[in-house]
This record gives sequence, structure tokens and C-alpha cells, in this order.
Amino acid sequence: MKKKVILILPKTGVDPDRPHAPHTIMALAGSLLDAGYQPVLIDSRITPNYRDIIKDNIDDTLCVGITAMTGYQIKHGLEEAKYVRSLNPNVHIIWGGVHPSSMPEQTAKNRYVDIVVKGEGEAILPRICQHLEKGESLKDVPSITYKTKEGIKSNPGTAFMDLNKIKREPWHLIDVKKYMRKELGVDKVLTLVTSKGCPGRCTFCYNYQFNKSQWRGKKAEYVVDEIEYLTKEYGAKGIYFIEDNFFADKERVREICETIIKKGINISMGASCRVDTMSRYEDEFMAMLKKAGFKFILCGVESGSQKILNSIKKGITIEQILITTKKLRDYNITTVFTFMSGFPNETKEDLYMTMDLIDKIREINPKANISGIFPYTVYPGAEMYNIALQYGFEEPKKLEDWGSHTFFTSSEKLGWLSKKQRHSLQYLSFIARFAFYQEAVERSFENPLIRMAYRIMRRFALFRWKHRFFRFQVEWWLVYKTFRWMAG
Ligand code: B12
Ligand code: SF4
Repeated sequence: MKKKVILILPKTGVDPDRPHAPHTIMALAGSLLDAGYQPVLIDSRITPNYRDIIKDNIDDTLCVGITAMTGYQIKHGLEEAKYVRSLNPNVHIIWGGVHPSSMPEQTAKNRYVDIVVKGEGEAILPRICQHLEKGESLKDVPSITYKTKEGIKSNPGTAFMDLNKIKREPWHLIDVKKYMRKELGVDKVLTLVTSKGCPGRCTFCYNYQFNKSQWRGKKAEYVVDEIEYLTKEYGAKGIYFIEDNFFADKERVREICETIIKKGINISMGASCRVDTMSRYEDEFMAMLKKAGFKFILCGVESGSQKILNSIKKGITIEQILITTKKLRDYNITTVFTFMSGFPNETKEDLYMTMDLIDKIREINPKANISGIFPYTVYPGAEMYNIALQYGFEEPKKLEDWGSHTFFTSSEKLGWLSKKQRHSLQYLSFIARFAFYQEAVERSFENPLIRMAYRIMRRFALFRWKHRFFRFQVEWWLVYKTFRWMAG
């Protein structure tokens, strides 16, 4: 019998009780199963006794795979890698995901990393396993960086996989009901990934390097088949597409929606969309989205200053943002707009333009949600990373240092902002979120006392926002410290 491969999805520091399905390790597990290996999935976000599972399986394990985004997931992933090593010093530890792919050499230098897989792992991981099993060199395995006796070596990448080779994710490997969330106005909402990448070129986004700004999607018929499967097999009532750009191919979206309508599948749906895409949709197309079940759309708007939008290569206009706001209001689709601040060339006037745009959006649609104005967080793999370095961003030098690189600490390293400016931006992000994202913020607090505290703070936020009065922010200093403490 082929050996086991333990796949760990570490805690992220922002995990709700019911997180998104662990698509990363599900995808890897599917391809390991096809190759005859036995994947052992560990989602440490929802598995209190996961260390026991590692311990029980380690003896006949060929290798351990760990996924990581930049930030807390690295810290937690390293703790688990250390634990694995303490149980079995010979087991190979393989890292993958957005962070290791963006910084492969630096990641591979860590003592708890043997191999880094750059980019998609479905085809590569089984190949690594075959080589490890036979004790062969990894020199022919593409897209990896790995330790050898002579030092760290890197093999060149390979083409993107054909998403249509995998028609359905291996849902049977996870306890699906633990991932069913209440949102989109229904309960039992699951997540799906039906495409990868995005044609956008936003300079702060990982897509530029990780997906080479290329979008690829599963055929509409497979997408609908998977939705139907989740409704029949698990009673799903809603699907949230967590991919970067569900709407990149209009004809695919049309086919998906028309098939859902034709088959009479009763499903609520939500996804992210670029505002340039949505602003171009005709009434007939919007009506079809609504009829098929779209209840929620999230749009990354980032700034109210056209100068900033152009400099971050967002590829959208203020006019398109306003057209999209009206469209989503007219079709009564719940909307969330996300914003950022603190870019190297952003002035106070640009920031005030963002606040004015938020007011305009709320005037057009008082129900539009603003998820906050988040301080720009520098991530490796983004085009802006090098610009940030030039402007004085203090780059973490080791994998473990990236483990504490979060939304909170990143802005402290933005050399172009004074301490006062950094604090103002951090507080402003809370003010905007507390003021204009009521439903989601309340949903995340189950304790009625905390909800009450939130409602009081919301009044402060609305007052400050209305009067643009941002001095003496003692209350937001407290909120900031509390959240920072909670995020570890
Ligand atoms: C779902 C999701 C989450 C989930 C958790 C996901 C997880 N894996 O743990 C939640 C909601 C908790 C989350 C939180 C955050 N997220 Co997030 N998230 C995503 C999202 C939308 C989908 C991830 C996913 O499931 N993809 C589908 C799977 C199949 O793809 P994949 O994860 O890339 O895995 C493939 C390869 O990377 C590779 N691979 C991955 N791991 C491994 C491991 C091994 C061993 C191997 C061999 C291969 C391999 O093979 C896989 C199959 O092809 C991505 C965007 C995206 N489209 O990927 C952002 C994304 C990963 N998140 C991002 C960010 C910034 C965050 C937050 C910081 C946001 C915030 N402001 O709070 C927090 C992180 C908190 C923290 N510090 O850790 C960034 C990551 C940037 C970076 N440099 O790391 C992304 C890319 C979004 C973006 N556009 O910028 N996130
Ligand atoms: S539109 Fe979104 S996913 Fe696409 S490149 Fe820009 S930020 Fe990234």
C-alpha cells in the first residue's frame, strides 16, 4: 500500500468558527489519491486535537505538506513543522502556497523546510512523492526549490494546469457540515473555486507574479455539476465563489446562470467582481444574474482618487464605480466595496477623495457596505513590492519574520509614513468598518455584550466620519490594541 501524506492547513489568526472549505489541501489531496497515496487532511482551524492526528499517522508518512499565506499562517505552520520534526526527524517537509511561491529561496533556507513548491501543486506533489519514495534526486521535478547537500537548488516552472482535468473537488474527504456558513440570506453556504487568476494588473496583488495575470476557468457545465452535487449531496443552499475573478469570462457566466435557471436549481450565490466588468453589464445580463440567484457581490474599489487608481493600475474609473453602485442597488444585490490607503504617493487630499466617494456611494445606495479603508499591506510577489522597498519598506529577512507580518505590523514598516500618519490610517480603517459594515461586523460577534459595545462604538464612528473629526482618537486606540491582541 502507498504511503500517507499529511497535509496541514495552519490557523490564520482570523479564523471564524465556520471557515471556508480547505480548498488548498482538498485540491492537493485529490491528486494524491489519483496517484495512489493516502492523504491525511488536517485543517487546524477547526480540529482541536490535530496534533494527535499528526502523531497517530507520522510513522507511516512519506512527507508532510504545509500551506501558507504571508503572516500568521507561517508562524503557525512553523510550529507544526517543528512538532513533526520532533516526532520524526527524517520525514520530508514540503511547503507551498502564495508566500513560499513568492519567496522560495528564503523559505527553503528555514530548517523546517525541505522543499518549496512554486505555484500550483496538484501535478507536482505526487511527482515529489514518487521521487522521495524511490530515493531519487529531485532534479527533474519542475517548479520546486529544495535543499541538497550542495545547497539550495531551484528548478524552473511549468505551464498552468488544465482546470477541466479535475471536474469536482474531493468533498468526501472533509466533514462538509463544519464548513457550512450562514450568509447570502440563507444557511448552508459552501465555497467553491471554479477559476484561477485574474487578467487585472493591480500592483498590490499577488496575481501579477503567481498567476502571471492569466485567468483560466472550469467549463460552465462542470461548475453547474458541482453546484448541483453540493445541493443534492449536502443540502447546500448557497455558494460563495472565493476565486479572484469569477466574472472574467462573460460567456461562461452566462452559460452557468442559464443552466442554473433552466435546471431550476435553487441556490443563492455570491462572488467578487471588478467594477469595470460590472459597469458594462446590460440590464438583461443583470436580470439574469439576479434570476439565477446572485445575492452578493464584492468589488475592490481601493480609492476615490483617479490619480491613485491609475498609479496602482487598478484599471477602473470613478464613473464605473458609481454606475456599478447604481446597478447593484437597482437589482437589490447586496454590495460590499473594499478600500485601501497608505500608498507611497497618496496625499491627504487623495484620502479625503476616498472618504467623499464613500459618502457618494452611500448616498446612491444607503445599504451599500464598506468593508473598511485598510492600510496598504506590503506582500511579496506583488509589483508594488519593489516600489515599497524603494520607498523605505523594511523587508523581513527570514521566513519566521514574515510570520508576524500582518495588517497591523506591515503599516508600521511603511517608511514613507510618519508614526502619526500610520496610526491615523489604522484608526480610520476601524472607523470606516464600524460605520459602514454593520451586518458583517455584528455577525462576527456572538457575545451580546460585545455587540452592544460595537453599536456604541459605531455611533462614535459615524460622528467622527460625518464631521471628519479624527483628533484625540483614544477610543480607536483601545479598539486597535484589542484587535491586535486578538490577532496574536
Ligand atoms: C480562502 C482564502 C483565505 C482563507 C484561508 C485560506 C487558507 N488557505 O488558509 C481566509 C479567509 C482565512 C484568508 C485570510 C487571509 N487572506 Co486569504 N485568500 C483566500 C483565497 C480567496 C482563496 C485561497 C484558496 O483556497 N485558493 C484555492 C486553492 C486551490 O489555491 P491555493 O490556496 O493557491 O493552493 C494552490 C497552490 O498555491 C499550491 N499550494 C498551496 N499550498 C500548498 C502546499 C503544498 C505542500 C503544495 C505542494 C502546494 C501548495 O497548490 C494549491 C493547488 O493548486 C486567496 C485568493 C486565491 N484566489 O487564491 C486569498 C489569499 C491567499 N489571501 C490573502 C490574504 C492577504 C489574506 C489575509 C491577510 C487577508 C486579511 N487582510 O486578513 C488573511 C490572512 C491572515 C493571515 N495572516 O494568515 C492573499 C495572500 C497574499 C500573500 N502574499 O500571502 C490572497 C492571495 C488574496 C489576494 N488577492 O491577495 N484567506
Ligand atoms: S482585480 Fe483583484 S484579483 Fe484582479 S489583479 Fe486586481 S486585486 Fe488582484
